[in-house]
Amino acid sequence: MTAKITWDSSFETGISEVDAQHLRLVEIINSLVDAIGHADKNTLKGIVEQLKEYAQYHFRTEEKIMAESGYAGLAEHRDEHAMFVDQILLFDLDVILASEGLAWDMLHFLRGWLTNHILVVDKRFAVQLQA
Ligand code: FEA
Repeated sequence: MTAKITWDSSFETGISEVDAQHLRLVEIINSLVDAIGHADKNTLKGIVEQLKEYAQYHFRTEEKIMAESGYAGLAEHRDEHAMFVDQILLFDLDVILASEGLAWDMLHFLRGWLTNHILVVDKRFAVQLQA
């Protein structure tokens, strides 16, 4: 079974800027899947750094949209983003990427968090925004 995320309409929130950014996050995760076990440590590190930066940029975009629309769940949603960022910033990439097994563990964590967050938490906010 592939570890890649297959983008389909279930991921769509209907907010075009958010959907485009989610698609980019999925592409970065999928490029990590391709790279683990094949690329060198520096290449892997570059992809994870890209993911860290893009995720933070994306969270700022979403939080701005939520703030502008007066979304009541903003604080809770922002906390979820902050906890994820705290976790990924704590990753010791030199240790994790030195082991293929640990790299896959990290990938599974990232993939699980991202898909659950988009499909459940982001969609909750998108539905309210469009109500
Ligand atoms: Fe609430 Fe959007 O954030 N997607 N991700 N990850």
